[in-house]
Amino acid sequence: MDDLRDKYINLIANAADEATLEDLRVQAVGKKGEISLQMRELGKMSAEERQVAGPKLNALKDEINSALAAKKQGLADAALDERLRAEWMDVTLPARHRRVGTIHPVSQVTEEVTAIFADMGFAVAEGPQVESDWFNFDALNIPGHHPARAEMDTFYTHRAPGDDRPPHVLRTHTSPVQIRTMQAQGAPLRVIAPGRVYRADYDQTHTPMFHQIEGLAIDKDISMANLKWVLEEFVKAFFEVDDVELRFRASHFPFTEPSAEVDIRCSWEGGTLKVGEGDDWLEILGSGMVHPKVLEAGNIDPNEWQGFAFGMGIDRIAMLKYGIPDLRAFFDSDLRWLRHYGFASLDVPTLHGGLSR
Ligand code: 2U9
Repeated sequence: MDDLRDKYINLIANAADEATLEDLRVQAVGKKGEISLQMRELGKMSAEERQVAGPKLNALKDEINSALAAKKQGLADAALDERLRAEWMDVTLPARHRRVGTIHPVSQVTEEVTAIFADMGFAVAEGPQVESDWFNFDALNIPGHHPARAEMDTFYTHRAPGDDRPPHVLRTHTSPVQIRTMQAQGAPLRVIAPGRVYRADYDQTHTPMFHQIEGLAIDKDISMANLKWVLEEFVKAFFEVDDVELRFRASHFPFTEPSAEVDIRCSWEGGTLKVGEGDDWLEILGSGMVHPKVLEAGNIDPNEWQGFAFGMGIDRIAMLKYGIPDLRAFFDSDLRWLRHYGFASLDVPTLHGGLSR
């Protein structure tokens, strides 16, 4: 019995797989297995012999069954460990770049600008592209007779014959979004409004649809100093440079007072733009302190609150940052252009990951 025990315990310990283990089970404790045959011999024994051999055989059968079960579990654990080792993958690795189309520079730059202002506490606000003339003009201190209405080359919608109400317009700027946000949320407030705007104009630097991003911050004791810091931080992050110099030129917009156009120091050596050095100045945005009448239109008390606002063309800053020469090509849907200037679809711009990589 001891030989039998040693033989099977050894064979079980050395079994390489479940099939071998199953063969051993049949050989040892199966119906015609060695131990089963021994058990049949019990009948031929005397009562005394049987009393000794019976329990021993049963114990041996139990021991072999346990050894089989333990080995089976061990093999299963080892197989699982091997699978876990072999099938391991790093889900934090960047995705393989498959050509499933590209991200348009306008989308890329919108994401970049949004990431930068989000870091400074600005939320994104959106609104309709077809606006009432009140939200697009009156609320922004541009009354009916104001030359800015004519200057903006506005697209108007039709009214039914006999309907004397003023027609809706395709928004000429994203500013109505901030008016709506002021009315909905009140002060204090920090938002940016990116989106499509429309003006009837078409040449090398103008398309009838283009993209703007405007910002608005309203709080107590906000001044041009806060505006200057926010814009400096923005320009540094956006152009990915450590130092910039901004130049504020007095200007005029109906919705801000005082108003300033903002230039950045740059050079154009060899035809490529370098920001923060050189003797040239590049105009990139308009800004100012929100006009009291505009705060009132947003139901915010100008005696209690102030704010700064700014606006820039997304398409224009995309052309500058990525050296894209012709604005009109932005909206031609030319696949060769899109492949050349487009961005990898899974590289979402973040400040920690590097905006444009
Ligand atoms: C509210 C109050 C004030 C947004 C502003 C500009 C100056 C500006 C132009 C830049 C180039 C338009 O894209 S562009 O053609 N924008 O110069 N925008 S201040 O002022 C606001 C907006 C909303 C409630």
